[in-house]
Amino acid sequence: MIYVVVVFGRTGMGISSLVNLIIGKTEANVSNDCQQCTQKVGRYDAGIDDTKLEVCDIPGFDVSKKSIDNTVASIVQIHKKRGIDLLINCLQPTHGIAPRYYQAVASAVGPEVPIAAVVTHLEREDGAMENWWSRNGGTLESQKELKFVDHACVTTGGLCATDHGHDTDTLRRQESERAVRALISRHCKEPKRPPSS
Ligand SMILES: Nc1nc2c(ncn2[C@@H]2O[C@H](COP(=O)(O)OP(=O)(O)OP(=O)(O)O)[C@@H](O)[C@H]2O)c(=O)[nH]1
Ligand SMILES: [Mg+2]
Repeated sequence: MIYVVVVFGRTGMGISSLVNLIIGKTEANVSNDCQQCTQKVGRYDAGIDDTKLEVCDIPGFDVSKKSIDNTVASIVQIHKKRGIDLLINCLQPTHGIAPRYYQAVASAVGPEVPIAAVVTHLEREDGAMENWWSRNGGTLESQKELKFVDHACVTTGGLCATDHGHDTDTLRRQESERAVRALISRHCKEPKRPPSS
């Protein structure tokens, strides 16, 4: 039994980086360029303890109707063929939160598929990365009408910085890997979701 996890979001927000964090390898292409890097759906096998996963890297949404239609169609196709167990909306704390992309996906797959939020780029958060959600999670729900079943606050960023002798970025990245894998484990339990009809 293979659970299907689909990561989506606005282009450039760190979708492919998050996929790599989940699978524990650098297999999805990541780019710093202004052009969209991921052009087609990437599928990666992964495991968390005894749970087998297929993790899908989705081309990011941009503002054009064509991009929205194509991205939603890719997600619907995965759901029809293999049944999506968990959707992860990859968000950036200051400018990656786009309710219309969330709504487009939510209305296409229906309420039976859970959508979780993973907020990236939190390596410079003061104190615990989870503090971001304590300050902002309520606003996402009340003002932006984003209803997530669960969330994780992470960084998928570089490993180079050191802070007073502690490799803070490495620690935060390890913490992020644990948080996002725990999130997936909570939602990928029996029974596996069947392909949608
Ligand atoms: N500092 C920091 N940089 C990040 C983080 N996540 C991603 N990045 C950087 O953001 C840039 C874009 O990351 P990608 O993973 O390619 O983003 P994407 O959403 O897949 O982008 P497209 O495929 O182009 O739509 C890269 O330079 C990443 O290294 C993070 O948590 N912190
Ligand atoms: Mg990408």
